[in-house]
Amino acid sequence: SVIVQNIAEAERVGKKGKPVKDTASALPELMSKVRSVVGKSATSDLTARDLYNALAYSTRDGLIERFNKTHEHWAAKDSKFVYYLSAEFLMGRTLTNAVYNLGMEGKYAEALRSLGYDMETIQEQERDASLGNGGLGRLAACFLDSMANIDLPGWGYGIRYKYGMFKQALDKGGYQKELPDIWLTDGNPWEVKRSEIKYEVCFGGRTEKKTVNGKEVSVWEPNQRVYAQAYDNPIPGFQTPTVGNLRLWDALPVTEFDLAAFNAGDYDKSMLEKEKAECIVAVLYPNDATPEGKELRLKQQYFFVAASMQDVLTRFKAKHGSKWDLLPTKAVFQMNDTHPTIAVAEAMRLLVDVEGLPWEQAWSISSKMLNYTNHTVMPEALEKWPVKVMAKMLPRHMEIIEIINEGWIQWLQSNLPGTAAEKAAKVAAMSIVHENQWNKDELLVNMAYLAVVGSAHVNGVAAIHSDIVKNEIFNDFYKIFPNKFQNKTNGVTPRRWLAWCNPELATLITKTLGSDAWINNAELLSGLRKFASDKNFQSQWRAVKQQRKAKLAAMIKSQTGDDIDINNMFDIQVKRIHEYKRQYMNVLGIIWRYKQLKKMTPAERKASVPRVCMIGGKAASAYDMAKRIIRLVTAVGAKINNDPDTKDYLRLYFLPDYNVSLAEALIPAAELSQHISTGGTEASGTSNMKFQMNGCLIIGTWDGANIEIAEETGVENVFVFGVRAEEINQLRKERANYKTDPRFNEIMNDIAGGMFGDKEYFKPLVDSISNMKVGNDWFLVANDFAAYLDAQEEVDKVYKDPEEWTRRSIMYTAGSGKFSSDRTIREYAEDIWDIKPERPLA
Ligand code: TH1
Repeated sequence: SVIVQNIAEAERVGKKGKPVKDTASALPELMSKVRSVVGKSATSDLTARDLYNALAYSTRDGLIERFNKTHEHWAAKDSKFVYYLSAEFLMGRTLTNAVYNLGMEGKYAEALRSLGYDMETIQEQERDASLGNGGLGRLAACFLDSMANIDLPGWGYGIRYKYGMFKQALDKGGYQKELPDIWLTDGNPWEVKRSEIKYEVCFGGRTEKKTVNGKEVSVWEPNQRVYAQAYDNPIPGFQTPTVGNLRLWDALPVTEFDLAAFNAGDYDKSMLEKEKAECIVAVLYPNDATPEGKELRLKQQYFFVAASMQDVLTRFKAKHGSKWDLLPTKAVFQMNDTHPTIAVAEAMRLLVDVEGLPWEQAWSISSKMLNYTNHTVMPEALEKWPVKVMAKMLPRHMEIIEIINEGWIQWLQSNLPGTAAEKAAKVAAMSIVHENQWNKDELLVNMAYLAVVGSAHVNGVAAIHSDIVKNEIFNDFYKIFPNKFQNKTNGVTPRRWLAWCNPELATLITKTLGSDAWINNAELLSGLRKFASDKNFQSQWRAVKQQRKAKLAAMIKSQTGDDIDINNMFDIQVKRIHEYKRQYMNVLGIIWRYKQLKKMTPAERKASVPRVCMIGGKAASAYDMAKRIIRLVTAVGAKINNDPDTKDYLRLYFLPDYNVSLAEALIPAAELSQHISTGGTEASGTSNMKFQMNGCLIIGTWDGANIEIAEETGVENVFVFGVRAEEINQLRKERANYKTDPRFNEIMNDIAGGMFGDKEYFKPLVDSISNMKVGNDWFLVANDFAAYLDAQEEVDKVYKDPEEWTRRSIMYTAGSGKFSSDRTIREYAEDIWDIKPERPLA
């Protein structure tokens, strides 16, 4: 056969182990990996999985070569580094991104074709690396991409979770089922284990006052020790030789195996140490914005922070000995939300206890090199650890936090204006350690306050959010340190989220702009504006969208058996399920549309705008209300998709297991996407930026990054509705007197009356928004419902005019340049990190 002939040819040419440089070498290179890594001989039957492994290991060679060059270069220059500390990195798949970024796509594709496969089939063999919950984790991944892309010396630091974000399935009844994410079982070609790089991380025990060299010191006697073992994950830039790094830590026992216990017949005990260590990194907490106060989570946080900081300090010492004042000129840390903020105390412990620096000098160093990003205003997500828990798990850190807090309170006492009583009130409100407002007997450590006090810079993630950070959640701190607070509007990488996930659109853009320079300089996308009304260009633009809709329709067909008409509007809402994101309101809108269709004559229905609505997202395992929302989506979908009167005009699908790879298929196919959080609740949102880049129109509230997206796209091109952030406090107070729209009441009655079955299960959901009392409907679904339906009517109107719709679609992509994470990272580098790009020689 052709395949066997090609393989024979490959064998004959037989170049081994070299990164692919040209077409001629791609096939033999793959075959050499088939032998050395897959362990098959060339003539045996090769599966797609075998070729995935061969391709991955071949790509890995190229990555490692560049990785080494990059890091030799940065070491020689002694470049200042940023370390992005994050409990989450939602990387998704690596293969396509690496192959495209290295510019190897054509060569590999041709080699695969000659073996009877295409890139897409091979790429689907890879499991997502789902080491994150949602936007926060994916942002960290986009930031690493951009750092490498603009040659910025920097690493990510996190945890190599054995099980990432759970896999979501639906059971027969349409309820969410959670399954473990076993992403590592088939091996991970994208990581390099650094056996020689491991650090001890300690927990528990107690501290003891001792006199050392005439000084009284506190010595920590821990009762658990584990090793943190480094794994490096190379991160390639595009059209640059730079390959950055994500260093993830695995946990190992200090003593692998208790042979004596085993020999004595105590098998459980012989493995105990190993199991206790592995437990630390076993699983990502599946919780977006509502952390459960679990001790293990604090343990995870300290584990990766302690390992990362030791790693950085070890490298610094190897170069600069004990010239510690230089440290902030060589290393800067960005703390991704409160999860890594124990770093404030760990930096002090390492500098004072381990390196022997005086407290003041250590504080001056530490508070120059740490920075904190806040990602949410949800009060339940601002982590507060009970002093009891902290003191038990990290007794020395608790002491250090108390010393920091004492100094902070003293500083406040002597610098705050006002009477003694006013000062006392402020001090109480700003203390890092404070009472639990729900339980006066409990003291808490407020990790956000610790971070604000211990950082050089604090930022929010979109303009409106940074204003809320300054004027509400940290207002007292802002008044004292106005210059500490900044905004850094989020961004997403245009490589993964446009160029690689939507090659059809990318090709059209490149052809139209005359170059692919927009991939690295997204501001150039604005050049599309002048084609927005060009009829010929519009029809090419529409053809691309149709292609992507057809692809998605085929996927839905294979999952559900349903045929979907690609001339219907594709309306998508995908994100974590949360009351503040208001998937509920979307479903209520769909129910209303269904009821209208039912009343219409067949002729009227034919004149309506047919829609296929898709909702996807995971509910945190303990988030009961979110799980009920999922069930409502599946229940409503089951009814309307099977109603012969309406199924040609309206469908609703719940798309299970929303993750990075699914997003890459959905976003290019979307025509309308929904970003409908209550004003002032979504810090930024980042999928809104991905949809915008792919020419998808937005129906959204004046919230998070929607505002800046609307400004860049032209507010008149966006379907904006709903209450504004500055109104919500008042509206919440007036909740009891709010007169709900009759359409809203009707739908509530329908659900409560069992129109979609499961009425007992839906009761708490209905009650949560329909009982008119203060504190109910916290996210103001009732208040926004009428305005939402009006905005949806406007959507239909515009969709009936394909030229206007397409013009807008083009304006979205044209306005998306600002939302490249390259821009975000440049701003961090200039305004916070003080780091300059440094490109290695090719
Ligand atoms: C998200 C925010 O909700 C979202 O608006 C923002 O775009 C994104 O971060 C990136 O900035 C957050 N995710 C989490 C996850 C946890 C805790 C807090 C937040 S905020 C676990």
